[in-house]
Amino acid sequence: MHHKPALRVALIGYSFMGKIHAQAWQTAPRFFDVEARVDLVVGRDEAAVADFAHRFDIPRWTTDWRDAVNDPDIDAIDICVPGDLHAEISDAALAAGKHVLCEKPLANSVADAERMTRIAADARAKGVQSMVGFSYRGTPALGAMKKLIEEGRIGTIRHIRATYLQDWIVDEDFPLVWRLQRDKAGSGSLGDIGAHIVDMATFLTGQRLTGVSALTETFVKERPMVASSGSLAATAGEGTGVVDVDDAAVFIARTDGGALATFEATRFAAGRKNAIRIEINGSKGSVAFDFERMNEFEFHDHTLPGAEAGFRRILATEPEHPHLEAWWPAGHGLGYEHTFTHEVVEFARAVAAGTAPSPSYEDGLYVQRVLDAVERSAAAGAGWVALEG
Ligand code: 4PW
Repeated sequence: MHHKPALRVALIGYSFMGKIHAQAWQTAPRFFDVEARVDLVVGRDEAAVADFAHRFDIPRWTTDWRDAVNDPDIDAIDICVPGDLHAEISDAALAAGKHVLCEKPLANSVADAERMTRIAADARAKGVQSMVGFSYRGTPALGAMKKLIEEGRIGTIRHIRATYLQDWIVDEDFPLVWRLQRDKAGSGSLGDIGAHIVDMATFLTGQRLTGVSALTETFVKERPMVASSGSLAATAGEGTGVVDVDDAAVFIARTDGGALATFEATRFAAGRKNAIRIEINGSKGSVAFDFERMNEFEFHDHTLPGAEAGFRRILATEPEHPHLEAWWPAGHGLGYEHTFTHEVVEFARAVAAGTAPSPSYEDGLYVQRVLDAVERSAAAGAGWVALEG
């Protein structure tokens, strides 16, 4: 059988995101029409990165990301490290002619995101592609909702109501992991999880925010230092440090399509683990989704007679639902990791076709501008901050 040459990927980072990306790259060619493999993994701790390479069947590892960027046998760089490293790695990789998949949020500042996006546009003109990892776009139920909205089934959009709720730092003694440090993460819940719902609102409706009014809060201002950490878990060590990011952000917004939108991002919603909830109300109906039930969504068709209308549950596991053609029979369901498989499939397909993958760095820059507007509004006591079109 004839195979297209495989996309040779270097993975930078081997923690939570590195793990799930490695898994996605392995799964993608087994289920989808893409040829790709991770040939090199980069991590600062030699023993840990060697162990990771072994477990994920990755032939080579290194402790310096520059080795990956300068490697002639690497075609693409997958950036899975904290936000403070995105800009430097992405700029160098694109300049070296490597395609780049970069985790979200794109950068830790608008200035960095702008420069990264300019460099990405120059690279694109030379056939070098880039994509930002808003992984939840790969959720089949959200793809199905987007299709209904595009087909006009809910009519003119009036409301977007989005919340992203987690609870892994409710305990005041949970340590000061990098996600709670401004110099590493850029912001707190806002950029880590709020970024997803800002992107999701645009992905689903095609509308962008024209201005925001926001409140942010840091409920726990000091936390123990970290002894060890992995994914979202950690153990406390000696001493304490100051939390200099938001614990929660809530904001209201207008969209360029005339809708009113509300957003809430918090890690203090006790009992909510990864509850990304979005409901959109239009003149002809509504759709609603909760990631904790990611294989389904609700649709209310307001054009039906009142007596028989009402929200109905649609199981988004049919072969005709987005990405489902490759998977299990209807009703058998997908999980968190599949959204990343779909993300790398989109990326690899676009690279193979020589087209620009989506979401683009421009999409990442837009989200970055919203995050920045939220912070400025919150600093001004919820004052209105307009976003340029
Ligand atoms: O989707 C979320 C991410 O953006 C995940 O739940 C964890 O928080 C991992 O990174 C962020």
